[in-house]
Amino acid sequence: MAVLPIVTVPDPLLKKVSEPVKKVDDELRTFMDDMLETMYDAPGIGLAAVQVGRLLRILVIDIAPDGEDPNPMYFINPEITWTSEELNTYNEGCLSIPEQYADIERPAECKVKFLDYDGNEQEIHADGLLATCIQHEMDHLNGVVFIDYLSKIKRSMYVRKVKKHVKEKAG
Ligand code: GNR
Ligand code: NI
Repeated sequence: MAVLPIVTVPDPLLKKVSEPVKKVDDELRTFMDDMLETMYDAPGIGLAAVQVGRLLRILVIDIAPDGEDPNPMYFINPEITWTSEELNTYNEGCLSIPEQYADIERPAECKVKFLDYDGNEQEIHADGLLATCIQHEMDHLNGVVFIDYLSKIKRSMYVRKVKKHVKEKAG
């Protein structure tokens, strides 16, 4: 297992569309384990493969509260098959936009079809934080980050703050 470096804005990689996974094999499972370790180390509740530099349609999520048993979820080639009319607003963060937050409105519930860790097809109905997190991660697979929903001026302010944060952390 390994903690991988996380790509931050304005890295152009984060704007790219990720490619479907062709085969769920041991190499892929090792990579997904590394994604999970990277996410726990950060710490975060979700991570898309592009955030650690690979343009593959893979997400890992664990929304278990602190102090409770971990509940890792792996999503390969996820597709949202349904979203609710009802919307929900969460104060979202992103490991690629460290220490910056914004209220983002999204469908409150969704259904997602995907391949699991063993390559078997699954479909789940998500609500609450899980629904928000799945949609946030799906955006990453399509080259979108939450600041893309903000005005141009706010977006540039967030990018400037991230650059400063990254610079200070390196220095
Ligand atoms: O750790 C994360 N927290 C979070 C909080 C609200 C909505 C979405 C998220 S996902 C984020 C981790 C991340 O950047 N995933 O891509
Ligand atoms: Ni994110």
